[in-house]
Amino acid sequence: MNIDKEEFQRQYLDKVAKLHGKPLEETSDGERYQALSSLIRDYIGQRWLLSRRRQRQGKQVYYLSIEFLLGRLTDMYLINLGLRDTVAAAFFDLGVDLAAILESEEDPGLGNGGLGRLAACYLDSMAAESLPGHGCGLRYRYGFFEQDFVNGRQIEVPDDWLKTGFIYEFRRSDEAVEIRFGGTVTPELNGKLRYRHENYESVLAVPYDVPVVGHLNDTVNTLRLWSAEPHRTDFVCSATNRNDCLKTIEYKNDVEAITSVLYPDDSTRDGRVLRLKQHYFLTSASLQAILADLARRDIPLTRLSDHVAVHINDTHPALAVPELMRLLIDEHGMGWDEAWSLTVATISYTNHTIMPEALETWPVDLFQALLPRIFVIVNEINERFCRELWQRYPGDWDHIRAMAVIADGTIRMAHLAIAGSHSVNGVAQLHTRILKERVMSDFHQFYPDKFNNKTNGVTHRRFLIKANPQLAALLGETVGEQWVQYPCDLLGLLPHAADPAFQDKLAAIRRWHKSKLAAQILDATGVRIDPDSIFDTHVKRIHGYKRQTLNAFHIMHLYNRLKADPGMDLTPRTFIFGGKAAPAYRLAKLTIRFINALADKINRDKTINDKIKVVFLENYNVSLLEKLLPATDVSEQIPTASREACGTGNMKFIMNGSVIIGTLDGGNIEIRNAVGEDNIITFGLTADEVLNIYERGGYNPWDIYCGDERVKTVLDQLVNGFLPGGPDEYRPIFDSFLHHGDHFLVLKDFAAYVDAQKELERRYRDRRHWLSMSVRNIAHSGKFSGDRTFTEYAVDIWRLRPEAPVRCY
Ligand code: DL6
Repeated sequence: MNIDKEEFQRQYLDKVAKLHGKPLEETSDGERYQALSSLIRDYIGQRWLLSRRRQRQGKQVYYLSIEFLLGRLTDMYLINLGLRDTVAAAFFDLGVDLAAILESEEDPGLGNGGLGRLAACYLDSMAAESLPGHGCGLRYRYGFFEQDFVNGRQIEVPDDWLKTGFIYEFRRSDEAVEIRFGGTVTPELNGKLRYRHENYESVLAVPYDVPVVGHLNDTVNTLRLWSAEPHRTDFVCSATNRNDCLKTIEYKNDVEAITSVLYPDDSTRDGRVLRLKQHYFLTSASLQAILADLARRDIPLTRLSDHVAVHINDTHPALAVPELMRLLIDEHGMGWDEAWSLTVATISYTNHTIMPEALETWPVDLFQALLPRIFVIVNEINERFCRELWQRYPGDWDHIRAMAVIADGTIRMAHLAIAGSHSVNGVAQLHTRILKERVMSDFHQFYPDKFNNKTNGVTHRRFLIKANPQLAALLGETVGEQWVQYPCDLLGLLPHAADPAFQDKLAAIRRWHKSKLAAQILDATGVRIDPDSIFDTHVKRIHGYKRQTLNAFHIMHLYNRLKADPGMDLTPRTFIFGGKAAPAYRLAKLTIRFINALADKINRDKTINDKIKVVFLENYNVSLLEKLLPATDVSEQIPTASREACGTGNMKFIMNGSVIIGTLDGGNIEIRNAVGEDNIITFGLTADEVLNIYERGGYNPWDIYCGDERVKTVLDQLVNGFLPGGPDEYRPIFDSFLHHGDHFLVLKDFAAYVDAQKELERRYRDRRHWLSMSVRNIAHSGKFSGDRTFTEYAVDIWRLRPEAPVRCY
């Protein structure tokens, strides 16, 4: 966007006056933020309108996802509009601290982890590539909870992110649609499998659109977030009948609950019903809007798949399959076979996990009561699918039952998604191989052409240009500015990997960020950390398979060594943790308490001369990650091999020059192949070794406890009063390893991890060597840009033609 500094200042001061009625000097950071964001909203509005007009004819992609973990938007809008430098200079002249203003923005937490952040990355990439790709999600009244620590324990606080309004959303009441729950269905006798649906509860889905601005181009796509609202209720409450009024209030509360929170607690039946309601609400509203748009564009429904691609992000939106069938058959009079071929040709599905507990199923009774018409369709899909299976495997009931969509009283959403889409992809080569060979091998044999791999990628605009502008500038000076559009141009850094002058510039940038982070950590936690120590960061959701405990056990072991030998030659290290535990996941919450207790013990111990420090940062979110990325030397990516489908944190860290210590899992393997095994430190069991152990029913952890003194000491320290909190506090962790089988093979990998950590330290001591590793990681990170991944989705799955496809070696 073309606007000079003086003009921007004039417009900004004008906005401040109009919004707040006082001079700039008297405004708070919050008020300054409001004026800035309001001005940006004005800039975007006009571009959005033009972009929508231009896009009318082309094929549209709709990415349906229960999560969109957006992160703050203002700075990204400025970067993508090409205004960041102008605005920074304008504020500098006005004596205003832009960074402080940007900190006033809420961080919309409409997701909890990798899947949701990936969805947000792809929105950014689609707009950057000028392709008409839009997100469809839910406008949760409360985002993923905020995490506070009280005595080291996680406390969940509601994330009231809408309390002062969300400036970048545009409510579109005129495009609201009706969603129907419950009721009865009766067949219409016309031989077309159409049904009449009556006595249902009707809910309004109201869209709120958020603009997604392309990087330095004219494209503005849309993220549409649906909010559940009751139909008008005031007239019922004004009647004299008190019961009607109470019922109305109950109805209003029930409806608003649908988009109240992300992932309602599913330990009760009511909670499960609410989740299923969310899934249907998202898919039905989105598909109704998609078909309405098709009609507005005068495109006949029979051409649906030529003009629309619907992508389902994991199985939460898998109801798109039967819902599209319902709309085509019941609302548009299409016959089953035509509707089915259009549905399959339109829908594609990404699987993000092989963890059995995340492969969704629904009890038939619950499903049928809430979605009676959809159940009839799923049943019909199942019957037809089983007939096809019978043709292929006559008489093999076990095989058919294993693949059926409905079996043993449950509906299997992954099976529905596979049967009802033309493409099924995993998110890393290993993950896709495991899907094909193990978890979904029956389906792969049956539909070999549907399965494909799309290794994840992340947006370098947020995680490098926004998070680390100094490094981005250095990269531009070194390889040319076009790396931003073609991130694989970063390979041009390779000749500089061993160049001391380049390395020193990189090191100076990292040191600056480390100092800044150290000051922020002191402020937030009271813990003083040494910016010259190794910053070793482990941030992600807290989960058994992500193995924060393995990291913590190594820290305990290091501490034990230091206590035994205080003069030990050890490069000072700061271990930084961050991550939220699901509220109902007790062991994960206890892991947080454990690491906080360990941090407390180590940080208070004066006898170890500050050689190690441990901090667990509260409320890990996208904004915090952006602060950690440029300051991190070592990135911990240590899941049990085979369990992490891909991981995306690994990619965000290498873009910033961190070196990974990691297992041979998911994306780590492809990162190792790209950067070379000398530039990453890998260790531990391979995925096949892990899967073989699982197939044998596990292993005996007592063998390791009894055979490795280091392991025994560390585990005993969990239950012998070594840690603040008492000997029984951490017993469930101890038990999970020794009495419940060490399911995630932490003890099995412990020795290899300790060796890898030694190797890491050895390499870090050779500063030049370490910096050359760091440069090589940045150089190869272009391959892990979301633009490359998205180009693959666009071409291979959605059959779109990007203008400037990003392909890497
Ligand atoms: O594909 C994005 C991301 C992967 O990088 C992670 O490895 C994987 O754990 C995550 N999966 C989920 C699954 N949630 N559900 N269902 O978040 O996806």
